[in-house]
Amino acid sequence: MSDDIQLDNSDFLNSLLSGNRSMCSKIIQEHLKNQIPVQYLYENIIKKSLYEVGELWESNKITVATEHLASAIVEAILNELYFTIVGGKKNIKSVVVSCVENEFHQIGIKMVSDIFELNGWNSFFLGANTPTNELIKFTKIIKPDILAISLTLNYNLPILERMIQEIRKEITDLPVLVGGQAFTRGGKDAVAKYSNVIYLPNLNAIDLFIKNFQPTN
Ligand code: B12
Repeated sequence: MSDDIQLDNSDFLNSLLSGNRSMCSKIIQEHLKNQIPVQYLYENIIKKSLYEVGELWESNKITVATEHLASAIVEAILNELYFTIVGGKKNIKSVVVSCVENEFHQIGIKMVSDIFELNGWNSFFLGANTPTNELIKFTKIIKPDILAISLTLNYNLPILERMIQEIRKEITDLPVLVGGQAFTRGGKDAVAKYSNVIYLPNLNAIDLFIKNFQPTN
């Protein structure tokens, strides 16, 4: 996707750090007007900036408050884009997307949700810290074609594993997508042993997966 586009994220990052929501919004809207795909903006402007915010925070160059401000602005911008994203044709497929229990990082999985919507799917976005029993109950009611779960913190990997085991007891053949930053630090083997649990690294891979998806029933 968009291999030839090369956009710099520094204006967006600086606007985030100074809490300038309207400038952040304007930058994204300008790029959209110039036909830059949402997926590209998510990966190369927004995600890149948040990763840099994380590094600045880790090295005490910005405060926790500034980091909270940055993530609040990003969430507002993703919500603003919603109608750009759902405008297209709908199909009848659906996905439930959620973070594991004890996981408050919900921006990545919101992006995942939007990629499904861009492909015409109905996405049920449950967001951060969903209790496993509630996720299972909800999934059994909705009967989605896919369940997608996000994991950012390595120490939540055992929770994800328990979650997969519980899901498999009750919903045997539902494809489960997993992803998130925790997997850049291991954990792929832990999930690979479960049937029909698929790790994907980023939005490009998800988009490809959706476009080739063949339901089993
Ligand atoms: C914003 C933020 C927060 C916010 C989150 C707010 C929100 N509404 O989401 C808050 C303040 C809650 C937070 C809290 C904490 N955070 Co924090 N946070 C971040 C920060 C700066 C940005 C996160 C983000 O949105 N990234 C951008 C998204 C788009 O990227 P992404 O999640 O990786 O998603 C992409 C892929 O991974 C993939 N993907 C994601 N999910 C899924 C799911 C599926 C199914 C698939 C296929 C793909 C996929 O698709 C996305 C697009 O490519 C990161 C820095 C960073 N490197 O990300 C730190 C960071 C993740 N946090 C960190 C830490 C330590 C914490 C705390 C423990 C801090 C503390 N002491 O309290 C708590 C933990 C809270 C908890 N229990 O979850 C560390 C984690 C380090 C580690 N090794 O695990 C990081 C890396 C910062 C750092 N450099 O130290 N945080």
